[in-house]
Amino acid sequence: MKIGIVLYPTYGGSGVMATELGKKLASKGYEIHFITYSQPVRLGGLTKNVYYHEVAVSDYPLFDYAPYETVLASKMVEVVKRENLDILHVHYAIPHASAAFMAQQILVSDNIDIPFVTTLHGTDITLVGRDPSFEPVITFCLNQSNAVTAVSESLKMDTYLHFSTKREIHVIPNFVRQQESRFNNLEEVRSNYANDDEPILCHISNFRKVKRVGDVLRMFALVNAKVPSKLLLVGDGPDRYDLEELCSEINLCERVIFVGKVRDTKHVLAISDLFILPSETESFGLAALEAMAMGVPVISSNTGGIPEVNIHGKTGFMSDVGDVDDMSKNALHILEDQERKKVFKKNALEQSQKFDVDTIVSKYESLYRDLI
Ligand code: GMT
Repeated sequence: MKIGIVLYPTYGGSGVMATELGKKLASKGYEIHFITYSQPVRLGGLTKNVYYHEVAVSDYPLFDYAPYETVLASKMVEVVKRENLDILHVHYAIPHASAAFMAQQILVSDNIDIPFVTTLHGTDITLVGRDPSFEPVITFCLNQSNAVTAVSESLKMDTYLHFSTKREIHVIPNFVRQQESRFNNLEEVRSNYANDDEPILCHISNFRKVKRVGDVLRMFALVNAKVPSKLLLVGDGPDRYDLEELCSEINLCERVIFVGKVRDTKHVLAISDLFILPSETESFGLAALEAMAMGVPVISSNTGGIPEVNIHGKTGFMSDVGDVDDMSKNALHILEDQERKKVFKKNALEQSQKFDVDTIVSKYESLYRDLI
């Protein structure tokens, strides 16, 4: 089967998922064609059965806004024809689903009939997509896609709530590759960041408002006051400068390390004791699942799809959005008892196995087969 995958190539969860899906399918012998505007961050080096087609939008003085969607649709048409693709799978509705619909219609005029799958990831429905300026196009594309998938039950419900569509939405959750290998010189790496008796808390995101990274700092201040700890903030984004300011306002500069963008986060997770995800909304929380797959318990908010991933009192704890007191109490509850921490770590790892790459990817494979 030859599959075209359209995605955002950046550090966001939707791009990571789409890239990992393509890599896994390629390893199973499918021919994968990534179509996007730059090399996906998780793609890595040369991979058998993987091809990359760049969408290059030229700058013309007439355009205040470059017509990416149009160029993407043309690229899809070109790649489908040249590579004889069997199916297109677009990740994130805006503008990938409408570009796919346009490509599909153009191909019909060439007597080529190709189905497309739209996978909803979250903000395309819960934040950006809800903006009335997008609504009619998203609703239309949801109805026109040959199949629609969502990464959690919660996102499926949000879609029905915000868009007037009755079409079937298949829930195919995000997945994670279990880590077989242990890492060398972990203790040495850890000692670069914290003393042996200092727990390491970690947060990974794109530092956007929706992630509430300020809450990570505020809950960390409460934890650190009781148990001296370190906080690793991984990623970058619009809130970075405000966070640096907040850090110095609450006198935490010595204890908080801004790590920056990291391509492969498992090394950071391997030295972390807790993962913190206090988001305002989160359709799934891939970063939390990746932490759990490294045996790191999760302190999170209880919003959106997070309860489908983080099990309260077992793999970590959940609190209401903004309740940093409760988050810090929960963090201390785990950190202050080594035996308890071990149980949470084990539970987190076990829970992550429910989202194993093989199980989940086979769901996409059968969906593709049904459509073709
Ligand atoms: O979290 C983000 O802001 C990035 C965003 C994306 O589209 O890349 O993530 C969304 O998709 C991820 C992969 O399916 C989910 O794990 C995230 O929960 C979801 N983000 C939100 O809903 C805020």
